[in-house]
Amino acid sequence: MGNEDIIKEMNEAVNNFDDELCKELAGKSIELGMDPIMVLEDGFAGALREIGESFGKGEIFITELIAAAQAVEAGAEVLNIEITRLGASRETIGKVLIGTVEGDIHNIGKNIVSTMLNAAGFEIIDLGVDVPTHVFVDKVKEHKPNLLGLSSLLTTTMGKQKEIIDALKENGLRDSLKIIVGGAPVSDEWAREIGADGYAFDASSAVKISLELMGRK
Ligand code: B12
Repeated sequence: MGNEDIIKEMNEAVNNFDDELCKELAGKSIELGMDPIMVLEDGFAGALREIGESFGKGEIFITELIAAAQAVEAGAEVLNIEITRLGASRETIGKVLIGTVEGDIHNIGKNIVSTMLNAAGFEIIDLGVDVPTHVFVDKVKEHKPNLLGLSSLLTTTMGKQKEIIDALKENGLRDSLKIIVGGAPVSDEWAREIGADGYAFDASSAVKISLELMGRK
């Protein structure tokens, strides 16, 4: 089976909500020496975004969206191990605290960003999903990260990113770290408006901007 065929099969497996096949194909792509980051993006994330669009247009049900997300998670888990393995020997660049804001339970994109930052040499402290603002503040105090990553996939929860930055300011913590924001509705313009240091459209650019903010490259 050629590399392109595998990607196509992955797209189909996501569309058929086939967790086992997603896992199997992810394993096969690793055996073939394909770039796990490319596979994650083209094989799985792209297919899920398309399904999200159909959901947005009311063409499919939420149950189908959940099933597709689970299939992607199954495949991503296998690829994440390989991405981490490939980046394992790098030096530590800094500590990243990351989480999805309160009211939002989307975590697939955040997990990919975490995995890739980890592979690039960052230590990751992942607070999970639906994280209240005060928890972000407490954890910044506790862990003193170099970088804070805030994920929001919903327009209704984007405002929490601003709330967190404001709360850090009030607690005198804002200048102790760099802040990056991301998620489907988030933009460069929004990042600037709320006083974040950076925005990234996907995990590769999240790594790029994080390295830049740490004074690397
Ligand atoms: C999968 C999915 C779900 C899954 C989530 C499963 C999970 N474990 O995460 C489930 C089914 C649970 C779900 C639920 C809901 N969802 Co939903 N979901 C999606 C979907 C299809 C894909 C998201 C995803 O995983 N994409 C793949 C990953 C790889 O991409 P990503 O998340 O964008 O992440 C990348 C970048 O954004 C960036 N990034 C992400 N985070 C961060 C953080 C930092 C710091 C940085 C730098 C970068 C970064 O890098 C990532 C990697 O490339 C999107 C559609 C879309 N276009 O985003 C809708 C979508 C986000 N969901 C939507 C909605 C409405 C909902 C629900 C309200 C539905 C409902 N009626 O109940 C609930 C909300 C639940 C809640 N309270 O959070 C809407 C949001 C509309 C809006 N503008 O607000 C969308 C856009 C679908 C749509 N078109 O209507 N959803």
